[in-house]
Amino acid sequence: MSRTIIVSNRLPTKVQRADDGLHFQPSEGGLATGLGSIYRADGNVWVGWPGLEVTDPKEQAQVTERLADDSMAPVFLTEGEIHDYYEGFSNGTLWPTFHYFSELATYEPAHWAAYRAVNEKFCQAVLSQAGPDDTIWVHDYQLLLLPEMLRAARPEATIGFFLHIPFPSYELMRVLPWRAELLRGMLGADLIGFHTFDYMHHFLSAVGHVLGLPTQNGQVELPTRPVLVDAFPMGIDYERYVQAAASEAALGYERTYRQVLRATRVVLSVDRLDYTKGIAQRLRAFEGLLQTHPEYVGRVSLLMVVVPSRDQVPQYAALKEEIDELVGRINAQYSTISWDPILYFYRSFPFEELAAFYRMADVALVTPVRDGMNLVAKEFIASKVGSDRGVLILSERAGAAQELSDALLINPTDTDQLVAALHEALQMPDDEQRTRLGHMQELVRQYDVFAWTKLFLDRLAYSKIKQLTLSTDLLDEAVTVQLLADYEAAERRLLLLDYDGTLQRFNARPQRAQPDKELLALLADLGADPHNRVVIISGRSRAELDQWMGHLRLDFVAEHGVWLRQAGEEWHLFQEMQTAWKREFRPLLEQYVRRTAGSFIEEKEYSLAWHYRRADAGLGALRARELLSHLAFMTSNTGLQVLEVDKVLEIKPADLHKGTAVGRWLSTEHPDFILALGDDRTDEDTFAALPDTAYTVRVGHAPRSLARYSVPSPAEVRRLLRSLPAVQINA
Ligand code: GDG
Repeated sequence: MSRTIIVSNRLPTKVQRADDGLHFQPSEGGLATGLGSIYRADGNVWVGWPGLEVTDPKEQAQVTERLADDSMAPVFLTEGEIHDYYEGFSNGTLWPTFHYFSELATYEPAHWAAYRAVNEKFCQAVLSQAGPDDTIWVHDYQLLLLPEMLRAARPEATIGFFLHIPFPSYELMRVLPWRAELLRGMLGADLIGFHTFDYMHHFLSAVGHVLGLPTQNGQVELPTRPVLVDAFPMGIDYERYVQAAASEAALGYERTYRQVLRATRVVLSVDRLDYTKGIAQRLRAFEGLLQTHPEYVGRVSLLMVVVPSRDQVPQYAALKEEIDELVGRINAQYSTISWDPILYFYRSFPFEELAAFYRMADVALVTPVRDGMNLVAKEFIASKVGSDRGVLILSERAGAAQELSDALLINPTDTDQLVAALHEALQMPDDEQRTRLGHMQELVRQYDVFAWTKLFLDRLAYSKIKQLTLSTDLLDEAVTVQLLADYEAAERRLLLLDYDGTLQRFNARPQRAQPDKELLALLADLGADPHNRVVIISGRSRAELDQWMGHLRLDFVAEHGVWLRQAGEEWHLFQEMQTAWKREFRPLLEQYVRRTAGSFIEEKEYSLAWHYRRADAGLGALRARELLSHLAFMTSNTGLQVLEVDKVLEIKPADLHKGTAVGRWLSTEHPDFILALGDDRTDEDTFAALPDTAYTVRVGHAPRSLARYSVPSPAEVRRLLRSLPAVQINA
């Protein structure tokens, strides 16, 4: 039976050391709740760091045993690893970069090395748990490299990845020295999830820019498989907050606090100490409210909970100091004997007490400058069920703003707007509060954390099924054995080999993709076998093919079928063709070259091609779409066709393609073994022209290919060709 394995940096249990030994306390985080029913189910497991250093092997065994009882498996980290991987690379490099605080990021090669090593450690821990068919769901920015590491070890596994923090614009990503490795790491997954459409869009754009991979309709096309990318806004355990806010415990806390606060209205803010949370801006806005609206003095307080976090790190310590100072200054100026403007707590509260705060608050002030989602906003909404009153002020730069459009959305750096929003919230009529809350409650209830978990896992399963049904079968060992046997038994073999992307890897400069020594030797051997007819079928010009391979005993098809040449003979045209059209189209292509730096025209005898591989990825794709629609119009009823192949648009006569050219060999050679290899759209014409018995092999992943089999890359093509039984001299 296939199992599900959850992986995150921290386990959903806090292990703490006390005088009387180790203490295990389940954590109350939203993720732990949402995934509770998954990882606790039969055979499933959650892999992660238990949150403290355990070096003594006996103690490690004790922790492992205890956690296993609750379906968890620990990854033990040393103090050095915690420093370099967690505090260093995760929180000192990735966290600031992904939250648009690049200026705070550090770029330490030693931290990067530790990050890789710890991801590898997690990989080993997962592999010791996972079978080949298991589903693995990796969480968050500490483990960006893990999906690729797992994929290398378990090619067939179903791997999902979810990022809980924002994914920044490509401009931020490109600052990172390790951007390509990080993106490739994530692409090991079958499904990559983000909180919002914007993050997903930024990721796809980074993949296009940094890795040059094609992305389309929320999908990244890898040579071996597609990777699905989608938005899954995370929810909360709605019912838990509804019940907690109405619980006896919460009511008790509320009664106690009300005795002290009397009629003071409460504006609430809750967050972890972090420079992304906009805490100082919020304090200034509250001060602004008291200045511009003195009627609130003595009547409204800001209840501010800041949960201690990372305060050993200098940036965080400085932030803490700034907050302490601001709170001190504002309170010193405005406090009275019976009222403080700011009730500031630098600590965390038990769950029921937090629920009481949510319940009591007239306004929730959630103003991060960047936040992946922000669950506090949703928890406040859920806690208001039954009370009908409460206004949410929410930063437009929190992921939650994409869903909670009935909140008062603000730009956290616009203090005037924040002050105005606070005033509006405190004055909002009851029926408007009720309406807005009602809409948001419905949404938060429906898209809760259980729905989120189910949606992600269903989508992950779907992505795998889609891959399997759309992709051609991999040319595996069993098929290869059969292929080799058929090859050996055959008298008249026809080998149809595409060049670029099949025999040779792509090069940004097409002229530089000439055959290397190894390839020339391989082709020479294949051509020398008297039972073989080896045809190089390419889109390239005959001059290039001649120059590179003309001396070998090979047949050639050049310019996608325009020119043919049999070994030892001259080139001849497949049929007579017009070229007058080139004069008409060339100026248009030249215009696109002028408008698109890095692009260029390749003129062949019977076709014109516009290459944009070296242009900026985004601009190139945009111009290509523009040119394509222009050409579609110009070529209608002309007998010309536009081919769109891997960053090239080529205009050529419509009735000529690789398939028609191949027909010549089929009719004259009557082969009893056919092997055809190709990597793009133009090779599909070859595959289509061949009988069902032919071994047709597509290089790279391609949904809906006509080929019977696929291999991942030119390297495997060469391996296959090398394994063909050697030339039978004297045969
Ligand atoms: C990431 C992303 C994304 C806070 N104070 C107390 C307390 N809390 C609880 C809240 C809430 C949680 O902590 C904070 O949730 P956030 O969503 O604000 O942020 P993180 O979980 O730190 O981080 C974030 C999230 O992942 C999920 O994907 O939303 O954007 O940064 O649940 O209630 N809980 C208790 N006492 C407190 O004093 N008991």
